[in-house]
Amino acid sequence: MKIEKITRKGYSSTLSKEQLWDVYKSMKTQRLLEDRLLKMYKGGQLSGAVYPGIGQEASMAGIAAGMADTDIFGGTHRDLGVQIKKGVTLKEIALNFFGKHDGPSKGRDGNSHFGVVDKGTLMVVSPLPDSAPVAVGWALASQQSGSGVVAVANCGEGATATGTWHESINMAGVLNLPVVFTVQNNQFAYSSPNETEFGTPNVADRAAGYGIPAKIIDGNDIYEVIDVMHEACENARNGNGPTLIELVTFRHYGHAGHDPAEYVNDEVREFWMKRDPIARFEDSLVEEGFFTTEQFVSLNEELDAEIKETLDWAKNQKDPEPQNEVPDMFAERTNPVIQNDGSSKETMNFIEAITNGLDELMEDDENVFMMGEDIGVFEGAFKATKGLFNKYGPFRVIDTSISEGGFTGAAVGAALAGKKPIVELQFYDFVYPALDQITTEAAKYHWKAGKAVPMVVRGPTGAGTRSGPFHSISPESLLAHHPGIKVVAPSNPYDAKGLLVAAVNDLNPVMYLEHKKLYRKPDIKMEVPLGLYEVEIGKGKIVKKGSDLTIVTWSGMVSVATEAAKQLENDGINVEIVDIRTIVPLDEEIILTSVEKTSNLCILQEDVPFSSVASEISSLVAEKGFWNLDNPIVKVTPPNTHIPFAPVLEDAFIPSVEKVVKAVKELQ
Ligand SMILES: Cc1ncc(C[n+]2csc(CCOP(=O)(O)OP(=O)(O)O)c2C)c(N)n1
Repeated sequence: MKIEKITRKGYSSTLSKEQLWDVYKSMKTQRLLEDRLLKMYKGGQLSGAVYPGIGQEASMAGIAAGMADTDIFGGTHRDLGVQIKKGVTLKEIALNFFGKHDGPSKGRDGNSHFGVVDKGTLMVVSPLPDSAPVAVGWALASQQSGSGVVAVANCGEGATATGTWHESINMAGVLNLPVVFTVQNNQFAYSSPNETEFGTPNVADRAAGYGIPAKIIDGNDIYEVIDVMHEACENARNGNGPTLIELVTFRHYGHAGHDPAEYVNDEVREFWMKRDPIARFEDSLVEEGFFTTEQFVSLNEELDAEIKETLDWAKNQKDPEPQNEVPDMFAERTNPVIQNDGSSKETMNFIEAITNGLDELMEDDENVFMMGEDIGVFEGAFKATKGLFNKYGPFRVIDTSISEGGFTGAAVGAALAGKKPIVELQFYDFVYPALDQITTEAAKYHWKAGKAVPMVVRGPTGAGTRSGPFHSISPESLLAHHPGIKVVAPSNPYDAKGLLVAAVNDLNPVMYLEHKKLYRKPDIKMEVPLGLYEVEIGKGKIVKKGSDLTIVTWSGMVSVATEAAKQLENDGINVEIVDIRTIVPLDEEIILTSVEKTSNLCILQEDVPFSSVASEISSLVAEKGFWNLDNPIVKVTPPNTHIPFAPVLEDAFIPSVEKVVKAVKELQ
């Protein structure tokens, strides 16, 4: 078979013989490794999955070779070749495939689903292409600090149909970020050909929609890949923004080990085999007189032996230990808790306390920055960022496009790069498009990749403002269900500022819920210390002492509980109110101790009841405080419906003082 020729033209012409050998070696390593993994999988010696990128070696190695060592790569399941060229070792890869304790995922994810952040590769996850917004966020951090780091967001052509990809590329285009988007068009997304995946002739045609340049290149020509990648990276590094590169290539095998790829016809396969990237590279290296066929053969033998030996070694390494699973969910805080003598105070309402907290946090640490819709010049839909754009400018109070998934994912990347991002959701109802990034990326980074993600997602929650089903959510149960994120919901200005400061200083993703009915509620105005201070995350508070019954509640419902307690007092019922303040981690002790004292429990929540925080607290007390109860636990919640608009419906939906009083009286 006659192999199509390739020749060096641009940046690749400057590479030394040794550098070219390195590139060749990494391509060959990928091929031999994946070939062996595939055989092991088919022979039943490897559990899980394999996603061979055999045939795409020039794209993989070329992408990495065009990047600077300090640049960061966010890729997918198919990118082992890039990871190899970025310096990830055979040992690390083998340990991951066997799910071992010392592998990059510590056994928590298998096969090629890992990254080694310290070597410049972001964590690979299954949902496609979820590392793209994270790469964009790293680029944002690079732009802010002037570090010169370029981020590469890579995926297959199939993944470019996702909102995640479009939001990423749009955000990078709008903010002129140092990102290179690479798309390895290997002809098939699983079994689906290009024409069923996108409507334009090429993936690259889409770049016009984002105002960025694009190139379509031969992804099997190592020199062209290196040249174009290098140029795009340098452009990005020099402040000229993103480029989209479509690398046209072909995978020799099926999507995964189990897939025989019968959807590829012989003609297509033959076309591509003539363009095998390794054979083309070898031909050109021989033609230039750099290396001989014998050298390729002996490298082949060496690598094959090393791969076999490494895989045998990895099989017998230490297995992960189940008892580490729970402790590894969260990063341990090491920085000291901020103290404040409270000597200087000001009376503030709830939103003023939040704005004051944001201002002081940004003043104190230049790594703190904010992102969200209309938060800059306009100062936010509720004016929570009042005065901050003027004071800190557009690089720290960033107006984003409507792109919750994009900018929440970008916060993950910025946090990994050393920033402390605070994301504002215009309404917490719009957390849904961001949930993938919150749960797949933010919540799993520490557990799966050992990297802390200190970020805060804050915004208005709750009903009572006639805002209907899409601007009224209480999302605490929805969020609390996902391991790896903390959830806080303050009920007064003091706690609002203190919990915000604690959230920003926490090393983990914290969801910070602001009930919008509290923002300007006059009767909860109070003195708030000036200067930073913290309210400990995970600690509830007794807001009223009592002896007959405990009401456990939080956020907007604390005021309702307080009013109900006053009325019940007239009937001789002495209520204790526990404001849990934090949903995750839950202060179990304060709840159980109070129930032990009062022997009666009412749980009051604004969120709908099924599978909710109220259910969780009820289950906690049933399990650990049952013998202290005199009566069944009562829950006061809305019905299990959506939140309605019409005043008469909304009023009936939200738990009222009357409903609490009635429920408690019925219990006595
Ligand atoms: C959001 C999402 N949907 C579906 C899948 C299942 N899936 C895994 S790989 C794949 C095909 C991906 O094709 P492409 O993006 O072209 O990349 P390739 O596998 O060809 O490298 C699909 C559908 C997924 N991982 N993520």
